Amino acid sequence: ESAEQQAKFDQTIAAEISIEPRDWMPEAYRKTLIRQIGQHAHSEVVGMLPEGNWITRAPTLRRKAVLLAKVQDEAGHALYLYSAAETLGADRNDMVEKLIDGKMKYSSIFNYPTLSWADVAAIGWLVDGAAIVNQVALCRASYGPYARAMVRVCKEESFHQRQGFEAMMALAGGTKAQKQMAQDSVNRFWWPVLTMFGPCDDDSPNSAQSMAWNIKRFSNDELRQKFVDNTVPQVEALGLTVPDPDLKWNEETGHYEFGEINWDEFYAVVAGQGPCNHERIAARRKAWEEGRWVREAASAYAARRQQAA
Ligand code: FAQ
Repeated sequence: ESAEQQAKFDQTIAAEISIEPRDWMPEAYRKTLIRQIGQHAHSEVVGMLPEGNWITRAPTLRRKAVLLAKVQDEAGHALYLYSAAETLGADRNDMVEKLIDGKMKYSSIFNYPTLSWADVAAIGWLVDGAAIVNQVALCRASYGPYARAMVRVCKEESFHQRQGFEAMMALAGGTKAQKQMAQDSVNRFWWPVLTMFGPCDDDSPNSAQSMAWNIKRFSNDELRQKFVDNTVPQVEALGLTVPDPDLKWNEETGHYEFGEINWDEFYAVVAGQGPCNHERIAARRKAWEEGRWVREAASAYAARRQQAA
């Protein structure tokens, strides 16, 4: 029976029909999806912190309203993603506890600090820009609930990316000090953003299987290249520069060539040694502990209503 189920699953994948929660799936497929979707959800939650740091200090009322909306969207994205993971049998409390115990990952990018207002602009423009390149591909991921969540997430992230670029444009076209602040932010965020796509293809242990299962549609390096090709002209349009002396346009391939990424730094940040890892996890732990009474009250209320019904 199991061989039959496996054959049906393989045919469904090959036919580009989505796998749904009711369908049989190999345990390893379920496990890798919980891993990836769970990390993705955690990234959205932890990703609220660097920008949240600037909500009280946004330079104008308009910027503050936009930033509040963006950060709220990220909370919403986390909810879609945790729900998608739940359709695979994952337990949300368990996932959150694994995050605060350092047993589940979240994107390395959110372990870098937001030192200036320009960093908020850079996150919208570059971090959301990178997230879109990755997530547009995931709209065609073979697991239905994940792919459908990505469609809505991408729409919202397009707005995030535009607002970031527009905020960056204001700074780049502003006073000398503002332009310098914008450049400083690009200098600090450029390389960490390139690592959002994951390790090089040769060092990516999950890629081959995830590609075979149509979870990933493009490799880490392919998406990274796409992001660089999209973004370098935007940096230039702003009158800013990319902090990479090896960056050059290759006429023949139609792609930008870029310098070597500092993989030692990437692995150190993923292992917990980035500038803000400790602070980020501490913030999530505090929120989890302080929210305990709300979760308990909501559960008690739900149980009472069920009893009454
Ligand atoms: N940081 O074998 P691979 C956002 C881990 S966007 C930390 O290549 P895979 C929006 C990887 O998990 C950011 N860890 O893995 C937003 C694996 O570890 P494991 C979130 C990383 O899964 C914007 C190991 O390295 N987006 O939040 C990173 O095939 C602004 C080996 O790597 C997503 O999560 C990294 N950068 O490919 C929010 C997208 N890269 O699990 C707020 C969905 C790799 O074996 C503000 N995820 N690792 O222990 C994916 O597309 C994939 O999981 C990849 C990695 C491409 C990230």
